[in-house]
Amino acid sequence: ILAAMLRVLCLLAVVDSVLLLDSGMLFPRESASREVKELNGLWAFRADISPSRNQGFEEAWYKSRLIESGPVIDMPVPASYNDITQDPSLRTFTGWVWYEREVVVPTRWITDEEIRVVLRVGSAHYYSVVWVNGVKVTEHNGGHLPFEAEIGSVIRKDPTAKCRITIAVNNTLTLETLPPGTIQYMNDPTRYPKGFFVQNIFFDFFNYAGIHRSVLLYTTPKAFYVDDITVVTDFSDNAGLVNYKVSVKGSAAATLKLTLMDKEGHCVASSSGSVGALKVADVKLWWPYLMHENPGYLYSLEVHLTAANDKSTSEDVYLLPVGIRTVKVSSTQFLINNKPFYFHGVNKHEDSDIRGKGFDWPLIVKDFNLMKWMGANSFRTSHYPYAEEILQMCDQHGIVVIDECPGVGIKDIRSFGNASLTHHLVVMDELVRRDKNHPSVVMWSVANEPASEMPPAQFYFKTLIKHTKDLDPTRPVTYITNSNYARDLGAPYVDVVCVNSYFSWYHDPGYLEVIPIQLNTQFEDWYAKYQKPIIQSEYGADTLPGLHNDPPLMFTEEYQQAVLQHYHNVFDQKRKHYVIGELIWNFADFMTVQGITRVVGNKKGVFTRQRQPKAAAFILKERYWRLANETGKLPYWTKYPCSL
Ligand code: BDP
Repeated sequence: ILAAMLRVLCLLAVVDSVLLLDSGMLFPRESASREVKELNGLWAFRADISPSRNQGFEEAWYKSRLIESGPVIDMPVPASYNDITQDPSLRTFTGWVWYEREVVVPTRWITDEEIRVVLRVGSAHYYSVVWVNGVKVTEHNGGHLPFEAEIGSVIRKDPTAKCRITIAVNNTLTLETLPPGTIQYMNDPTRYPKGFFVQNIFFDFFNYAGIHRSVLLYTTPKAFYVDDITVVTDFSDNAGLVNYKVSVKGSAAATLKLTLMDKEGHCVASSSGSVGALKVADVKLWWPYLMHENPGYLYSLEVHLTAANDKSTSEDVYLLPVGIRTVKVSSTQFLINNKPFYFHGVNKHEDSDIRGKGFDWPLIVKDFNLMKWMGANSFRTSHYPYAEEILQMCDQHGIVVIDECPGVGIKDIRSFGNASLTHHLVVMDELVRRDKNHPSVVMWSVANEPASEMPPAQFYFKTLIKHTKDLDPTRPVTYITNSNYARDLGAPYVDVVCVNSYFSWYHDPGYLEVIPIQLNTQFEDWYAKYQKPIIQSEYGADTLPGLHNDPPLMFTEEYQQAVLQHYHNVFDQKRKHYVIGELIWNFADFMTVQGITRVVGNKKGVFTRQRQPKAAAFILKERYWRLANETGKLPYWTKYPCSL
């Protein structure tokens, strides 16, 4: 009984502590009332190489210009710092690094006390502390998600001074971070240099670090502003419905007006009040790429706040793109707008030469062109949330997204404890808060291949999945498991079973003939146990481009092709029943930690890291266009073979 009571108390503590996010995280957009100033470019940078990694805090490097406390180098933002220099110790550095940049703030932003000035970091890995002119303004635990701080009062203290922004970032992973890791000291002086330690990780991608996404300043009015918007959409027959909730902050009383506009800018519905519904006649639904001739249709919701006093009228305006669509799951199907949707897509990474995980428009646009070229209608944000700009592209192009949080490598039993769970819940809060309005996001994934056989996994995933559903009752929730796990304690709580398997690769390497039987067994077992639709969320084989052998041998282009074809034969049987999707591992080769199973990274890409196709890319292209065409819904001009 005591144990049960303790558990309830723990759960209450956990639930209490996660309701703490008290503000929205709207993507910063310019409007009649809002300005945005990007701070991307070169920042001053120094890694704290002191044995304790704590010198920067002891000497308070944030108090004056970074160059005054030691040497600095140029560091581009956004980018991972690891591959920028020729210094091998910076490539694998663990600990605090310091970034600094001086910014000229428009005088008006300082003199006009009615302007609210916000500093926002798109993401930094992993723990960040931020100072403005030596004053700490915020700190944030976790990579891949944005954080911000209001800095108006700090910059107004000395209006003549430049605005000096200092950001210290620590990439250390512990059992209680997401993803988890451990620090291991090697204390044997006969084998290791003094102070030698390693960062152990339990995931298969390079632990890139630094400021990975844009840093910017933006403004809103101060007396009142649109803090958050939530839209949930529905339709029946020809009528669309946009249920909305607007949260307004500030002290002044303001009037709220909402206008929904179509692509041509015509008003199709309007409303007032902070909670309500907009009805759209002759609705144009948001459809996935290749499911409709006009995919990714977006309306624009203008949220307009005005307040007038004796002297003047002021306003705040925010424009949110809105796609009207529904998502449902049955025991055998995934339905978008009540029509069966089959995921034929990819798993990706935010990863490229030199930039590491740094945001890069040319790379993003190239990747979208490649996905569309190969007929991919979806991807999973393996193994962490991607940049918001990527999700905006998905909204526009109709690319469907399984949105994953950084719960990758939860393998150690100590990572199922209360502190870990509490943090994981907060990360889900932050993720749902950021991504809830994207029509492209159709499912949340709370983790990848956790040790879900361990007894504490049951309570952990039950709590985590329930919490995610409470946050967003409109989307299914899953986590990604591995077919190796005979007993999966979290699977009863997911809406869709997502399974990774690497038959004839990690098991029975080289024996392609085992794939049909083992894959068939995998599907039959999982469906019999849970009666839920299944996505093959990963499968693939490492392949060195240009390496050939026939009959196929592991690591050759022929072997990758053969693995894919064997898997596809089984998918074609099972997709008639309950298999609702296939996502190749991986879209492109990506960097990993050094090790005896990785030859400068993971080579399971169907494209190289430089985005050139291996032979397997053409197999997928052929297949994905055929799958898209099977519905017979494609207009003649998109039919394969195409000249895209
Ligand atoms: C899967 C993991 C993925 C790895 C992949 C592989 O989910 O992160 O990169 O294996 O080994 O189990 O290639």
